[in-house]
Amino acid sequence: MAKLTVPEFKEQYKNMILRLYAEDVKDSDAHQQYTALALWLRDYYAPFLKATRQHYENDRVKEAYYFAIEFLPGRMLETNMLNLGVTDVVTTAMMQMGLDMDKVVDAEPDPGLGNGGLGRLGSEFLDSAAALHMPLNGNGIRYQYGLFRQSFVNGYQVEMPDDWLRNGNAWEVRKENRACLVRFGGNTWLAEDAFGRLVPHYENTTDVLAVPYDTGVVGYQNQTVNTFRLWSAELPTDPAVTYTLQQKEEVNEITEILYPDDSNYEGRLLRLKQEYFLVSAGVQSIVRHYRKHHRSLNHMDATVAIHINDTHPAMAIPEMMRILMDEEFMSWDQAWAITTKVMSYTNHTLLSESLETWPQDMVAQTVPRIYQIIQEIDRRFRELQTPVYGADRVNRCAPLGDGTVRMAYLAVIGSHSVNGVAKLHTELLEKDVLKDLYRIYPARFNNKTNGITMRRWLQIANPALTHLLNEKLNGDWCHRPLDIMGVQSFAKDPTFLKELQEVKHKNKVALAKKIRARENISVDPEHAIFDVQIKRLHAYKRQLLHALFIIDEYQQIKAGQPLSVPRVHIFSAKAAPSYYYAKEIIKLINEIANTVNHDPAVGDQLKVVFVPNYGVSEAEDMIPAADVSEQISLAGKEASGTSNMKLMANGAITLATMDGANIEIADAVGEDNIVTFGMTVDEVGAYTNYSSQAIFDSDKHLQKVVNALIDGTIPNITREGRDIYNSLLQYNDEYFVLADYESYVKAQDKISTLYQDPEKWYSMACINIAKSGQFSSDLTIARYGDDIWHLTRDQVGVN
Ligand code: CRA
Repeated sequence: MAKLTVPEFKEQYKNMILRLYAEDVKDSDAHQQYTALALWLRDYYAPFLKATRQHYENDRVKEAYYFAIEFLPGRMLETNMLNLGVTDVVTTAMMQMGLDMDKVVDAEPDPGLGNGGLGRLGSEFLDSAAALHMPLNGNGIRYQYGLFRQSFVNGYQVEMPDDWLRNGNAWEVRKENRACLVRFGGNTWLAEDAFGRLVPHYENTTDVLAVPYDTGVVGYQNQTVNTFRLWSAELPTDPAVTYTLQQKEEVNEITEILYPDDSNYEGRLLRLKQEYFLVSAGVQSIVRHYRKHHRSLNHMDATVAIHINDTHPAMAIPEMMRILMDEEFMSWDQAWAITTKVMSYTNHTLLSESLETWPQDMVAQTVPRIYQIIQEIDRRFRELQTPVYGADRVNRCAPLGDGTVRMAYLAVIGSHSVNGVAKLHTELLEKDVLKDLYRIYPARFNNKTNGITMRRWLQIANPALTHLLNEKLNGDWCHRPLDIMGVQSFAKDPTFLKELQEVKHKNKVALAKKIRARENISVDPEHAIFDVQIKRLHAYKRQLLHALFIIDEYQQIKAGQPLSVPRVHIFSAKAAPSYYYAKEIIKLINEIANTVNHDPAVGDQLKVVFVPNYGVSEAEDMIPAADVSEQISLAGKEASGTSNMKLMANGAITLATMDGANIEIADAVGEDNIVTFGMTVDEVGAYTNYSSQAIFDSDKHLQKVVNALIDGTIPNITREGRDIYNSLLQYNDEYFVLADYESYVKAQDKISTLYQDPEKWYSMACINIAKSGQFSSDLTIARYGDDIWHLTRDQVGVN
């Protein structure tokens, strides 16, 4: 393809604006400019999308489908420009036309189709797979409203609907010709057909039309464009049927809104419908596509892999069985052999409250045929395994138990691979959460530590650091993430360390400017440590530990002892609307901010900023400017974490407990380049007689800090302060905040000491950047492709 020139682009872009809006570029607004550019990019990659599809089909390439109820793609304009290699031409042309590229970028809505790490991981995997020319497709739900927009009123979280589709979505293509019917409810029974085959009959079902919307996933400068498919629920178009208003609402509701709960399993009927809607539409469309090129489904596993991302899409297993048996007339054994070879499953959590279980009668009523098949999976599992492993163990881990469908067990039993998302997490799955099934199927279990895409977190979010790395490493690291290791040789080079410091400074200045403009808070990028904790708000992640430390610093300043280094504590987090305690923590932090930021005795020594509406775009602003990355969950609770990797790649120093992927980060950078603290998993496990009261009673300093929750030191938290105080003392501090407090304070002191020696600090930052390459999602997804799905791909540059 001939290289695009600036005049050519300008010509085409002006035409696009004319065609779309019948206007001149100079009269268009930012949203129109954005839409025109997105549509221009879509046209630009359309031939690649077509060629990629044709290659997969004509060459019978094995394709994997990543089923997930959440995705967080982030804005796509800049990544698509980068991946298509047109950033320079486009930005130059836009500038020449007098357009403000920052405004154009900001006009794109950031699709919030997920809650947190799990959803973002799915999108990073799609990006990486395309970069490796790996046939991986996304399959999810096109929620009309994404995760709520968060703002604060009097320090309280307020949730507003996220109407992200209001101005249309330039990237998607509606494919009504690929729609499928998904059946809910009614009655079902088996009866012989004219050939003597047992086939299911249905009556009184509610049928829903699943319409796919496809978006291209552009590979990094390699002409691969994969497909990310989101399904929307609509009324079937049968002219013979008329629907009541209520029926219309029931159907539309299915894909109307994302459940805003991540760590708590949400057991509502509508959520169950969403799950079945996603898997039924997804599996049907895969089978239909496969059918176009194959006479039978007997060897489907040779060219199709379906990945179940957490348990939400686990009904893909009985759905596949249904299609193979009821529609393809396979025997159970034949269908089961294919299904288990096609399916694989990732577990993302260790928290018991997020392990999904559905009441059996709810499943039986909502998806009766699927329930029958789950019953049969359960019956056969018990029959086969009880003689070998005994009734007790088998009862404990069968798909049906306690009147519920246990989704994680169903997922393990119906898949050939089960993985955790960090070494410790996989170990704990094997030893604890899934131990009975591990005993039965040890070979299925494997670890795939999460990863991140350097394209978004370095190349897009941190151009200054990217520029520096390119200078030192000739840009190869963009294709071969492990090559970032090369900067390690500059870890003792004072000139380089100065340059690195300048990069960080520049990013801190940029963030300070945004904080000033948006939150009306002045922070000092010159002297202060930017100490960042950005992630969902959850008690196990212990934002409270960080908040108590700020109170401690505040009290120190008020007692006349200045901080050795000024601090800016930056939080960003959404709390599930129904998670009362998490919302109280938000209020607490906002009131601490209010008190500290307005106290003249404090000045620039201490600032607290709670950035509202945390999402991918907000993370892109904050991560490049972070000095300290707070990863302080109670050991054994965070499956992996991924902001830890993003922050490290941007040269932040991790302040960490030995939890999730923090352990692997510590291994990679070495103990001199990370600051760790707190109890280990084994210590937490061995702590059988924990008494938070005893710790409190024996520590005067801690008493003063904790009492600030109830003694008026922080105003306006009468109720919240008391509740949080009680959670720590009366309810014995479930997440061991007080037990780890002293060790956390020491770790924070160490941070302050290290920061005062810039050469030491930036040398640590340099090592962190250097070692971040191993956490590239390019490498992670290559492992999924090799070990689990058996896909072909380009080499990830590993020399
Ligand atoms: N909340 C884990 O808690 C992990 C991500 C991605 C989570 C994180 O530690 O990094 O998944 N789990 O693997 C989850 O959503 C339902 O479980 C998360 O995002």
